[in-house]
Amino acid sequence: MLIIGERINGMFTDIGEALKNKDPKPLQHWAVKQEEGGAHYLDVNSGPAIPKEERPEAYEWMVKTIQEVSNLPLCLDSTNYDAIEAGLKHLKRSGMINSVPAERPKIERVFPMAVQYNAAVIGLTMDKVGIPLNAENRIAFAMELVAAADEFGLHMEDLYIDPLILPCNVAQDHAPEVLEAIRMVKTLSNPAPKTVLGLSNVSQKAPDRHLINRTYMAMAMAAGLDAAIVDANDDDLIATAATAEILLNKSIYCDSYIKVFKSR
Ligand code: THG
Repeated sequence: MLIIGERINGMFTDIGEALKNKDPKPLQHWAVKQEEGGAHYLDVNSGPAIPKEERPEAYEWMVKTIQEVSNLPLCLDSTNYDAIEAGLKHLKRSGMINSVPAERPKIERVFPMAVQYNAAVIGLTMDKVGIPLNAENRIAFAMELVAAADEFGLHMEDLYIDPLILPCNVAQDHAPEVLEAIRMVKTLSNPAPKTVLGLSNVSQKAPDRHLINRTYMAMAMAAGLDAAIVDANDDDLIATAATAEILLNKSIYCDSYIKVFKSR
């Protein structure tokens, strides 16, 4: 499973401050630290720290700053597509656009840009109205995103469907629906799109966050999850991902399988 490190996000105070002061150190610290923890990609999100009109410049700066210390590919996380495009222009390796909902004007902006920059796309199973409860309604949005990939010429392996997990303390009924949606995505096309979750959402404002995160991740992996935006420095979580891959027969067992998982 692809581990996308969540920590370079302006919602964390150290990153928010660093963005305001153009201080490269916290971003570079977390880029290196997440790679050591087991991240294969780094999510890059300015959060609310930067006003909208300054975001394109901020994303260019973030991308350049991170790439000074890390060769990991980047997952550009913003609802501002001018900011994403500013970041894409400076990527050394093909990255990921995070994200696009199933809304036509946004699809028409994002998919051609993804093809142009050879980037993968995270498609959200939601529209203007919001996130549906049922797996079936989530899948209806996933189908629109699959059709868009076909229409604009994005390889299906470069489309990641995110069925959007919500905090289990306030939206518990969504958790099993998201697992079912992950299973159903694999039936939408051949080859099928991939699936991704912003895992830490599931435990927001709950005690025992780590336990909730890793339990849900193992369940989602059994349902077919391909990638997750996670706390890559949660060692138990990374070990759980490595172990789930072994038990799903997705990687070959050796006694040092956790080390192997982290280093690839
Ligand atoms: N899907 C996609 N992208 C996403 C999400 C998603 N990007 C953002 C988010 N969700 C995933 N990343 C995070 C990052 C941090 C937290 C949750 C998800 C988190 N932060 C602490 C909190 O809110 O309690 C912040 C703590 C602090 O401020 O120090 O939990 O679903 N495609």
